[in-house]
Amino acid sequence: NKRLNIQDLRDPDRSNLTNDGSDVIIGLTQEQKTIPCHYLYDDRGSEIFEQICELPEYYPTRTEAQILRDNGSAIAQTTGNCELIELGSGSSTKTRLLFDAYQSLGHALYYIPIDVSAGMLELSAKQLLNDYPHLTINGLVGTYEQALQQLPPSPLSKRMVFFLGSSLGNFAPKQCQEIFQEVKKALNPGDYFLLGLDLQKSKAILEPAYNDRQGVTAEFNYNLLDHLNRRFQGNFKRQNFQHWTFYNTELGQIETYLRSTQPQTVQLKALDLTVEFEEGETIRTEISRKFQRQEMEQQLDQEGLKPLKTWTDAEDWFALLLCEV
Ligand code: AVI
Repeated sequence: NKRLNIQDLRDPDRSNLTNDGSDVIIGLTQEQKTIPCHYLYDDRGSEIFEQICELPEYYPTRTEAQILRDNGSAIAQTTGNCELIELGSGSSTKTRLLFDAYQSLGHALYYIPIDVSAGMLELSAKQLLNDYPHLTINGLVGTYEQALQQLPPSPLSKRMVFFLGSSLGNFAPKQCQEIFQEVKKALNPGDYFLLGLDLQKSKAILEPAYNDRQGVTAEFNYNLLDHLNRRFQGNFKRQNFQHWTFYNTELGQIETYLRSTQPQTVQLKALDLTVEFEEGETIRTEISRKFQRQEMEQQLDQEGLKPLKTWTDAEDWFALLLCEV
């Protein structure tokens, strides 16, 4: 199929962080144990995340989708025809709203989805090609960093990198700065960056979004242990851990943990790693930062990604920022 090309940037023979697990060793040997968030998104994790997006408590997906529906054509008109590059494309469901807008400009579509889940990327790419006859896809399987450093040459004179769903919030401030720098480096003057951000709001809305009644988010969290077991020959027992999440008002972030219900020893054979847990000890598995619009606009500006326009929903729950390099 000439319209589909998928390149796997994860190279098992080279010691890159995606595959060799050195980032897991670092995380699990720290005082506060932690695991890099991309391990939540194996093929199974990506499927569970899709279910999260449909939950009544999880407002970000549908709020952002509405902003895209309302303003997609304004975005497309501002940028004009450009190659579309998506960080963390997942199911590419919201991407369709952008495709619809760009398609109305009357040009062929060029799309580079970037994701760590090869299965999810391939499945969504095939569905998109079915539904958009004038679409060409060049998928990259890998982390944002890997992919941004290895973008294929563009068939168009302009590009737009987009990062939706407030996935930026899953990274600490310093990592966010690094992502902005990678994005900037991958783009040329006159190119665009579109960023979706979940905004600060009350605990009463935030906490249920990460602790839903059906337990789908808890399952997403437990799957991380299954993934580590599969990937690194581990023996985590999910029944020995509890899903625990809360909004840290001071830091403006949701923090999610797996809490050990008992003293236990876990081994990850492939990493030659033994980890001891005390009763009640936690692994921090995710942060989800909630942003302030002006603060973020300033930061982007400092990184050479100049904010052109920001769109929000009626309740100011979520923002979509369009920046120009
Ligand atoms: C992908 N990311 C923006 C989601 C979030 O809201 O932080 C991941 C998620 N974790 C639990 N629910 C959703």
